[in-house]
Amino acid sequence: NPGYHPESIEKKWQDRWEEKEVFHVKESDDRPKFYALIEFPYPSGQGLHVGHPRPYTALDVVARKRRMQGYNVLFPMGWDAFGLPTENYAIKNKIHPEKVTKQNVARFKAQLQSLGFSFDWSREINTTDPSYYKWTQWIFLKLFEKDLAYKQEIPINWCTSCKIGLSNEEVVQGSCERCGGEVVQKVKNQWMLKITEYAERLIKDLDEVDYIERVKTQQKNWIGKSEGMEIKFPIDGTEESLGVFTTRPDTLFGATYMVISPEHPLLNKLQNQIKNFDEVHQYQHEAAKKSDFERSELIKEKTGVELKGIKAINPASKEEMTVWISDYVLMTYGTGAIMAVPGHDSRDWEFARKFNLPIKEVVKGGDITKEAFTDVDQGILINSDFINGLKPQEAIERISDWLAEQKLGEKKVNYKLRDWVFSRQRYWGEPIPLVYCKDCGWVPVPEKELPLELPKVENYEPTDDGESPLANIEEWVKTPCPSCGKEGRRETDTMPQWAGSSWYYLRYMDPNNDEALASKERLDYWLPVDWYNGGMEHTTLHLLYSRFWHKFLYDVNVVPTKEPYYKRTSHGMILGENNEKMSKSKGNVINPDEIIEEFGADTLRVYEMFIGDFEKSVPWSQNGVKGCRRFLDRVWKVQDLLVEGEDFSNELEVKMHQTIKKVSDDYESLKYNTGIAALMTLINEFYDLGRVTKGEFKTFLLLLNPVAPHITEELWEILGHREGIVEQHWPIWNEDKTVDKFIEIAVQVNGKVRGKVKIQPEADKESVEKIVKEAEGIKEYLENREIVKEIYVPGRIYNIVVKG
Ligand code: ANZ
Ligand code: ZN
Repeated sequence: NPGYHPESIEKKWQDRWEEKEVFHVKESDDRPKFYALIEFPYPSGQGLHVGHPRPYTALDVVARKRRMQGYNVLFPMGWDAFGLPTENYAIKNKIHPEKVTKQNVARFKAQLQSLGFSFDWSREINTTDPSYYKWTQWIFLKLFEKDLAYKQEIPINWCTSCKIGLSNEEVVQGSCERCGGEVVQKVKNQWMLKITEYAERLIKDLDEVDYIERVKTQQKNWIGKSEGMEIKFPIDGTEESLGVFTTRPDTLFGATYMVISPEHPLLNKLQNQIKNFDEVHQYQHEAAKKSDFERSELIKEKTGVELKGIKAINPASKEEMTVWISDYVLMTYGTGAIMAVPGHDSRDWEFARKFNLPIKEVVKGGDITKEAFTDVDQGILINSDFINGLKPQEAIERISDWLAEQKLGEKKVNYKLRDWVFSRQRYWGEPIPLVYCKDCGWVPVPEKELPLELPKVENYEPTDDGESPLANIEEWVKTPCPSCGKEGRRETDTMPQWAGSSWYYLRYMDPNNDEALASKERLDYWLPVDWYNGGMEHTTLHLLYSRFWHKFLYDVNVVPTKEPYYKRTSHGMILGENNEKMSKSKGNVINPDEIIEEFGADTLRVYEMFIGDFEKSVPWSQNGVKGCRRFLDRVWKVQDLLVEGEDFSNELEVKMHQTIKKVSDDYESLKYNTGIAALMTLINEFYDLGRVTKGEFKTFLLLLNPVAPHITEELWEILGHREGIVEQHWPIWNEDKTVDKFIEIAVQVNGKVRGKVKIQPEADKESVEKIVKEAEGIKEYLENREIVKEIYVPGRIYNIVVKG
């Protein structure tokens, strides 16, 4: 036995699998299908991070196990390769982004292959291939055709350093998600996608899928459905009225003033009535500099200006109310105006305190001199005329009916979700296939001209006014209008990075189809994805976007299912040894190549599965890696303990069945760590016993194979098999044999329980007596004493009476 040398084993098996195409999958098959998916990586210049193999190995384990269980498994891989880091690198180093992408993909692919994942590489895709983005553009045109894409002047989040517009999802705590740069508001003409039209279905259909609970909750919160009323407040002495959205119409009698957002259109209409318009105008100007995020921060000091000369009337109490502008009211939510109820809303309370406005109690239950009483499930209405004495929830019903009868208000549902900003003023993205014509407006590029390929440019930097570099290529921009033939101009914005990943799981089903994004047969066969694992950070981005596109494709009869993914799980991050995020600047980045070189890919795989609870973030530990390597060394040396025999030995039979059961369950329920722990325990038992039958070892190898595929293939071959272990069947357990055949009975000495012993239920008195008298913890009580009497109650208790 020459010892375990992964470096001489791993490449051999990777090549053999690829030669034999064991992971290439075909549709026509009578086995059940299983589609396992992991989020395809962005091939960055840094290469693979040790965080990548964690989810990849996990689903590789599932895919390999399911294959052995007789499923027809699709487990594909590809590249999400458009995007800023590549473009920025290209700008800095003056290399074409296409070339950079090629280099990065080659490196990533080699790294992934060295880890032995069972991907079907024949289905590899790349979002930057024109043959791929042809279909991204095609889907966009369908959205455009159905009025779900529109161009709008909107204040957008503008990253001052990347010089691009960002979606709300890309702004993290007021800064750019990518570069950390300052984000300000800037008005730009942008393409938008109406994801808001799907808000309700994106919530409701979560009932039909098996996502882990925190993913469902985050999506629901992000979509932010809110049910309330829109109520009209007349403006005194004018024909105008001010509509507000409120979730607490029960507090209407407690509304003591009103606040409108600085961008509210009413301000211009009332210009002549507002006595301090200059001051108001100045405030508008200041507010425009802030992002929605800054404006809605709770802790910040409230600011605002009263609109002098303007009064609104409370439609319930008929009282006069002052009207203010303040930036804590956002134009992008509800109607952009609120009725302020300082007694029962915290922000209103603070504002009222600051500007000395009346605070009126209408729900009894708290102390509103100290803070707003906001609980809607407690308290009793007071000072509120016909709703006095009701609980808030009852009062909401009653006053809503009243407002509707009086035609002063109507029920309204609002969503926090915003439409998706779909433009980027950058080069390295899918060109938006539209032409602007003075006479015809926006006209789609005809389908037969797709893909509309990215033209070659000299310079990838956005222009100084923030236009895409494509805007500089006059001969590309100028093009005849596809509809009337007169001179038109191409859209020069490109799509955001989230475009290509919104439908990529469909392309794997049929990656070379040039007539459709995938054939109907293949879509019918593979959909939905059975198990999709990905990062929590994508819950409100990619996962939501792709569900939206899928639902749209369902509506236009392209896909047969309402939802793309049946099951969604998520992994935790791998942190540095000291529990911080791995980063270049902290110098704590672990390079997977080095781990593979020193310990082997199987060790890395075992380690990443053993490292801890799959769903939690965990720190890296070099000692942990070494421990996993020692485990594999021990697996290798089991060869020295082998004895003939395909059956399980008596001593190990129960343990074998228990382990098969545990490992089979754990691999399916994200408990890879405890599954591996069970295999480690079994190895210890092998060594304790000092001999292992071939049958036992083979079963062990089959169970370990999904996690450590190379070493198990090699040992399988050494055992004399000609067919690979990947072609074997997953072991099955016998439930009856998983139960321990022993029972425990208590042992009493002079009437006191002194311990317990394990016996076989049918054992006779003599054999039980032997076990009892040798048992640790009982022996001591018998030493140097005379046994007077012994009584055995079969299967229950063993009594001993001693003297002395
Ligand atoms: C009166 C009121 C009384 C409110 C009260 C709350 C408590 P959600 O649940 O998030 O939908 N609001 C409405 N539009 C707003 C805007 N454009 N900017 C800032 N705040 C706005 O919250 C709805 C509540 O947020 C609304 O109900 C309104 O304040 C405020 F005791 O109206 B409420
Ligand atoms: Zn035209």
